[in-house]
Amino acid sequence: MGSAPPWTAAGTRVAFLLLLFLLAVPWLGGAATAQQAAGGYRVVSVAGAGGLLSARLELAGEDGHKAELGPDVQNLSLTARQLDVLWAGLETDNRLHVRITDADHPRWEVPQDVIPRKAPSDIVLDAGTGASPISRVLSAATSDLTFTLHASPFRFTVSRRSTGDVLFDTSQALVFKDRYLELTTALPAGRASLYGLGEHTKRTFRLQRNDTFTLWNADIAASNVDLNLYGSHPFYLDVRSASPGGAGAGAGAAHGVLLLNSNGMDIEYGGSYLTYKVIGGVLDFYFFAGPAPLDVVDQYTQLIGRPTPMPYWSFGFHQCRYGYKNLADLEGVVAGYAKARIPLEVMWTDIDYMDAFKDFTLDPVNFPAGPMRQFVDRLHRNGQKYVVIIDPGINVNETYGTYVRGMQQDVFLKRNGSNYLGKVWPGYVYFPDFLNPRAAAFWAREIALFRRTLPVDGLWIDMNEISNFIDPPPMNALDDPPYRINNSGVHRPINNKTVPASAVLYGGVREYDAHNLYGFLEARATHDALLADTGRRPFVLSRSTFVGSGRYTAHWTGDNMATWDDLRYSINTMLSFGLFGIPMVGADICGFGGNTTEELCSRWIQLGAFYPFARDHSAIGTVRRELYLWESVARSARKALGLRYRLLPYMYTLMHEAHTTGAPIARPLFFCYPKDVSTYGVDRQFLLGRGVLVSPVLEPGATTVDAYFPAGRWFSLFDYSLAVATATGKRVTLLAPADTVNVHVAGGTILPLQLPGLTTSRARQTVFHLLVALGEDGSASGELFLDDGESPEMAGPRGKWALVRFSCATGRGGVTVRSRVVHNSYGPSRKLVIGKVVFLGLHSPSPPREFAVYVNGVRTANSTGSAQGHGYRRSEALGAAQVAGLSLPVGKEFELKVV
Ligand code: MIG
Repeated sequence: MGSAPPWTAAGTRVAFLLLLFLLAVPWLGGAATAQQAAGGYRVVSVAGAGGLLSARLELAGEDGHKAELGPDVQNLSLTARQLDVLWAGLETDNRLHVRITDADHPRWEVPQDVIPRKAPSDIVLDAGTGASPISRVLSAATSDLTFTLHASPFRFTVSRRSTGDVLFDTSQALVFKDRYLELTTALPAGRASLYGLGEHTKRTFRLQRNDTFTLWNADIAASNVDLNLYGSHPFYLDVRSASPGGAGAGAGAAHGVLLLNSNGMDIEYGGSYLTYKVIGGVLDFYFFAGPAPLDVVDQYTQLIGRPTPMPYWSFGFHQCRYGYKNLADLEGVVAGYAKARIPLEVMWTDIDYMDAFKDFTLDPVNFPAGPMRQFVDRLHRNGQKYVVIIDPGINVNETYGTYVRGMQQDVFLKRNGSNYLGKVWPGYVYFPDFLNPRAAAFWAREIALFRRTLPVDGLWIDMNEISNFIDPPPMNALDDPPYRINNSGVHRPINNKTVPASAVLYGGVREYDAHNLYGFLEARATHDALLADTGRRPFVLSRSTFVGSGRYTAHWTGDNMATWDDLRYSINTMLSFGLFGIPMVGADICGFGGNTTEELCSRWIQLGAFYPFARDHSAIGTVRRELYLWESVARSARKALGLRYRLLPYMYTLMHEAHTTGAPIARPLFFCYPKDVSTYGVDRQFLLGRGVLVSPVLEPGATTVDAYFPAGRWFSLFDYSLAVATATGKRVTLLAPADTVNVHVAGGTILPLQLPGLTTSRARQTVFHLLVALGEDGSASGELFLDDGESPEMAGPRGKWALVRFSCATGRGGVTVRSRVVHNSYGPSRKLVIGKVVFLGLHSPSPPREFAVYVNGVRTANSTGSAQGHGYRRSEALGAAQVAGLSLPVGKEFELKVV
């Protein structure tokens, strides 16, 4: 087995890392041999240094494996890296990077400026290291992930060191051709639950076996289940229901796997295996160790970028429709909301406002510039916002300024040497090539120019898959590669209804490779343009997304239908985008296509009020569905949105958590209860943060809802009653009358609340409340993040912001709530006070003889009255108490004790 390993303990990190390179016993690689199909590769040499292992692979045996898909690449290089420099410049030991590419020819990879990462610095191998088959283990004392390279035939495994669980195991022969890569991992079918691999509309949130997940961005309506849709996210999270040997033991360890690749692909999930079939690029895998689900998204968004902060106002309610006729129509809708006293934060307009569907123009008859400007000014004076749509295609039209400037600056993507001519709403169009810095500058200037006419508050970017109304015929081999991914569910050519794969972008990049990046690039250009023009926090809503899009944009789930199925499936897509680092997500409330019904719309706003992004939208020619149009829907809306607006401080604090740790705003139950395997399949309910559980009605005619409650105490957020207390988790049938959605707070949670208002700015002026829902042990905790809601940075080093943590403990002397000011450069100048503290779940075996409140040690109120106007009311029956009339500055630490 040769000489001592040549690698040295190089690098500065090694000082605190114990790196182990073990020469594996020869039979380590042997176990897999039986499962190996013919073909594949063998390891011919290995080297390593620091946290890096590098190997050279050679085609084993005859070329001809899947010969119809082209010749095999002869030599591959593999690098495995335990540690990686983060895009932000820090280091992590929770990530393993494995990259396999052609050793002799450069190949397309996701550009560094899309996902900034450590450049692959392959170790140059000494050709003389010999061809003896050698297996290697790469592990570091500080990492829970172990990489094992098996030499002949080549195979690698990734294991969790602490449990011995094998997380990834390339059990089948690797195939590596120019336009076809195939890699399979074995999975323990009974123990693995997978989530992610989008964008698709799925019937369940947990991935079902015997399904193929096709990733190729396409303008396919979201109402189509199981088809490739608008975005591509080759990332999954896998939570294991038990450790290898133990029945039930060790449940809840999660890890994540990203294939960082922008090419089209099919991913086949068979329960006991997952196979990637990719039509280009390289095999660039990242493994995220977890083990908590929240750790996985934290580690994942460290690599791909944290979700961009959304402005506070974007957490208000949005109203849109495709088919608003004119300005009077818009005004009528705004007035309709005001009259019905339903919150309306943002009015939207679809392509109807444009002059012949040309971006950055206004229809002079129906949406004339002067009156439109006055309309937007009025919205602004009323604390409301205005957002419009733009599409990427620029109409080819010599009388159109945007087009003329685009031509002068030569910003459009090309095919065969000239601008590629597509067709969308305005007719013939050219598409800006957002890989070209000139195109981003052009876009920014057009946006700035338009905003001088109409100061819109955000932009909605649609059709950016790119959608094309014509089917470009193939021109060269790229347009019809040998492996046909399952585009559109019927293996449509990849050119179907999009820009052809043979088109060429800036720097000679092939559309074939960059297709899935277009929406990402447009979102970035739009975000940067708004930031430059307004100096404020941008709001962008993009239909098409890729890995890392959350750095720039929110997302809506696209064209659903007004059906009960689509109401239900919206939860799956919302939760998936939380995993993808795009937490600001929601579906078209009341359904986009088809005619909604009163009952469906009523139930939909009850759910939609708790989407992170809450927008009512509908298609042209369908019945209108503004929430005030039916009295029952209006009642549901006032109730559900009323609660949402009270929860705004909490939701915005979740935005801060998302921005700093990648935590989704809307979370699957297993994120907070990973040891409870009953949560793994729950997708008719979800959590906001860790403390608020939403259990909507998703069926027609229902007046109850069957809900699962994980272990703990759960209090209704509407009447504060203790709804469920369970030691193990429990199914409960809840009453859900027509105007009611069930929303519960978990014991152990402190929620910061404010009063509702018709706009977020009104709600923000009200006094804070703390809702303290005590856990079984009498404790609770929570936090509150505050800033102006529109500065570009959130919690930045120069920004003004406050973060306050609350904790509550029950002792012999009573119940004490404390605040701790973690950071405060925001509060001092403002009169932000907590006026009321409500306790739920108090239990005193014998009711105290005397009630009293102490603020910072001073007795301020008792059961017979209040020295300073504090009211203290306590209901032993409810186990609830309330201290009102307080004036505790949010930015000052306090201690409040009730006995
Ligand atoms: O070809 O702008 O998904 O929300 O209303 C349809 C019109 C184009 C698709 C979007 C939808 C929007 C519609 N758009």
